[in-house]
Amino acid sequence: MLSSEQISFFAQEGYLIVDDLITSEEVDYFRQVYEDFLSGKISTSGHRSDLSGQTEEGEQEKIVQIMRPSLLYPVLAQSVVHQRASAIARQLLGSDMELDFDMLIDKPPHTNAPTPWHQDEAYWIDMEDKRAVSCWLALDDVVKENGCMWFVPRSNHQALRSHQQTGKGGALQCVAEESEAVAAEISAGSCTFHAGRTVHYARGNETDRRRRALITNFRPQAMIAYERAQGFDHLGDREVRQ
Ligand SMILES: O=C(O)CCC(=O)C(=O)O
Repeated sequence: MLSSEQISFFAQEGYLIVDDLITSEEVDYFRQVYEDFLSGKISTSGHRSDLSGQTEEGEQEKIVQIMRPSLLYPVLAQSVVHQRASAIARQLLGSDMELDFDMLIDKPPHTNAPTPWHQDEAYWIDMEDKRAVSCWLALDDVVKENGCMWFVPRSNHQALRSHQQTGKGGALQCVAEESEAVAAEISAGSCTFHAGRTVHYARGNETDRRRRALITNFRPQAMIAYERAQGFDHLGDREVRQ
């Protein structure tokens, strides 16, 4: 559970590092499940794409994104990551926070494809209640060179920036600089939390090491119902929606 200092830090800065969300034995379990997704042992049809927007259908992705893995492998929805991240999301933003979607983002060695600067809100339909938080769990030790997360402190209090799509249906991008941001270098099993408005990015993986992340996103139960009523389920094409 978080301290009041951690809760205040997140409210002010728009991000938070939480060490050791899971143990190294638990990391091993999630790495195994991850490989089952990547190898196709668990079918990912319609859920898998290249976030970099740089490759053709059938080519090896530079950034593998698998959306909503817990729909494809339902036990994940009850996993220790989902449970612990959800408890923290409630501490940060209120007791009505529920899992909206999860995703896997894998940057294979030497793919050198950055995740562009963006605010997650740009991907989503406009909602009356904008409370939202993502937990980005590292399944490998992450440093700048293999693609740790970077956050622009206090950008959660700023306006939504203008976003453009990159590549062929790839990630959305806004303008920001590393010089205004902080890098969150963390160990496998640790995680970061960021708000839906927080500007963030990750460099490409320039190393021969892995960079696997499991992300869970939470928002008010009433807003999830609103999204689904509009037909918005975080599957399908990436596009600028705001
Ligand atoms: O894993 C990455 O490279 C980017 C993740 C991200 O942008 C997010 O979780 O909102």
